[in-house]
Amino acid sequence: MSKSPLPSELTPESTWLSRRQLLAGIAGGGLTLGASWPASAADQPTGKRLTFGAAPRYSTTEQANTWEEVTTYNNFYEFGTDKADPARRAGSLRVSPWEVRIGGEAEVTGNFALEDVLKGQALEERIYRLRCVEAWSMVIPWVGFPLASLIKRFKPTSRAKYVRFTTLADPAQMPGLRSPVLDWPYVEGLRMDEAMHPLTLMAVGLYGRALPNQNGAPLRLVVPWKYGFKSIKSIVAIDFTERRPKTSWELAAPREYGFFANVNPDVDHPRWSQARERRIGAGSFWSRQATLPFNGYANEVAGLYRGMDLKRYF
Ligand SMILES: Nc1nc2c(c(=O)[nH]1)N[C@H]1C(S)=C(S)[C@@H](COP(=O)(O)O)O[C@H]1N2
Ligand SMILES: [Mo]
Repeated sequence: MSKSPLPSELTPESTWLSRRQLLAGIAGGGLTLGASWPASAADQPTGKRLTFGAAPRYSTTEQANTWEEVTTYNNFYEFGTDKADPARRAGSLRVSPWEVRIGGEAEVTGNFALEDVLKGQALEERIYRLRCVEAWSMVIPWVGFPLASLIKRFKPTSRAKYVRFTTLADPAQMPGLRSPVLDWPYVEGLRMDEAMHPLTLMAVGLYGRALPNQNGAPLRLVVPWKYGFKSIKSIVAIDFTERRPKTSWELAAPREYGFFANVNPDVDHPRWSQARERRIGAGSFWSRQATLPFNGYANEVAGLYRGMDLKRYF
């Protein structure tokens, strides 16, 4: 495969050739995309192009899901609970101007324009597996920067043991807030060592473009070794806390969703097994692959939990 029609020249494109492009290339005996297998309009990346480097050390070499899959099969309950709702309805989210409030146990706190929060952060591409607690998964080429480098800038004090993240909760922009399915705003949290881990990413884009609203524009967390619900979208506040924050899913169903939420094939959800997962877009609807401890990132992160009973701290 010599040349890809997509996407930007800034990117090591071979790393995330979508499955459809790959198949089209094979089917046509070369990359005669369009002729042999026209991608749907929805499969063309759109939005502002970003400038970034690659982070091959942190990226999986698995085939990435297509742009269409990544941007039309979403969980973002602020726009409804159906997987198709966010793509259909998140157009009402206004992502500019955007402010992030930094608070709690830190030397530097206050309201910061998004541009200010991003200033000086070098963007890189990280191709991560995302494993949803609902036992499906995707591979997504994110663009972002380590959360650690954001945190350092606000100088958390020695009392800061956890980081709490809060999503925007504006009923005028988010029709899903009318449903009491969760306690709004959506809140998530990490222990400080999890937040500082080099794999933990603040994402501002995917497929080389600014994040689509449905994927959590303009700023969302990505924690690849945890179930997808930890990767909170459209963040408006980051607070450093001494106590472990209560998260939205913990509050909604404490027996089902723990604070740690590390991907663990050995600890079932009370209502279904976590041993296997369906990779969106791959194989038949019924095909399943084994779920890996820590979603395949055990070498990097298992040490954070040494000595902890992961059945108890799920
Ligand atoms: N604010 C907010 N963040 C959220 C959610 C949500 O409903 N609201 N859903 C979570 C869940 S369950 C998953 S699996 C991922 C999905 O991210 P994606 O749609 O970009 O693939 O977002 C997470 N972040
Ligand atoms: Mo999820």
